Amino acid sequence: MTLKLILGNKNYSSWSLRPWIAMRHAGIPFEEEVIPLYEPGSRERILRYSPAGKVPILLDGEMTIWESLAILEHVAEKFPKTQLWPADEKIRAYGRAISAEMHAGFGALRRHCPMNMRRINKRRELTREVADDVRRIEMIWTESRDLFGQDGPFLLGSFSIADAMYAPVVSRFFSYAIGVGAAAEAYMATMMKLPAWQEWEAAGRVEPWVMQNNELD
Ligand SMILES: N[C@@H](CCC(=O)N[C@@H](CS)C(=O)NCC(=O)O)C(=O)O
Repeated sequence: MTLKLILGNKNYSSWSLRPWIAMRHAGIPFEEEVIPLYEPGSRERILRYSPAGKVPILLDGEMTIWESLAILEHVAEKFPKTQLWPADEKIRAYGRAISAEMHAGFGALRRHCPMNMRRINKRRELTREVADDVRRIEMIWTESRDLFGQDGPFLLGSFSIADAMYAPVVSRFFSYAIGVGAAAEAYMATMMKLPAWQEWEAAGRVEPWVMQNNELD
């Protein structure tokens, strides 16, 4: 049964990047449909798939799964060999905690620095609330790398759902030239070098749509 991911614009849709990068990196086959957001008819197109009215959405046979973290959990369970969650219970619990923290939080950063992959390393003044979000995320990345760095270059050692959840933040830190320490910087470089990252970014670069609200000075 073919999986199908319904996504927003690759340049701007931070939530869509999460399941896409995990599935592509893990080699899970899927079809995709990009719905350009906030264009005439976009909302109706999304609502045809899910009454929640948001992307991403995963179609798996008769199942419709919405919410990026729920989609990631579903594919991790469906494809256990991909080890999108690590086998070790303690590492998995830590990964779930930092992923849930990301899913539920960091609103100040998300609002002030919306994802815009075409924006390359251009500084934006941060408010105190945004700087607090940045410091907490950097603390999470540094601690993860300290705890699990011996097992690989990702947050939990090997690539996991936690990396997918933080991928849009990597993009934001890079786009808005947000300074971080050496460990966080090395982690960002690891993520941005991934073939899946490169593929997504290249596709976003050639999209014709412009979302003015995400184009900030
Ligand atoms: N919590 C949701 C958030 C999804 C979300 O806000 N998606 C945005 C795009 S990144 C969207 O669909 N916006 C279109 C709209 O609100 O009409 C998730 O994790 O999937």
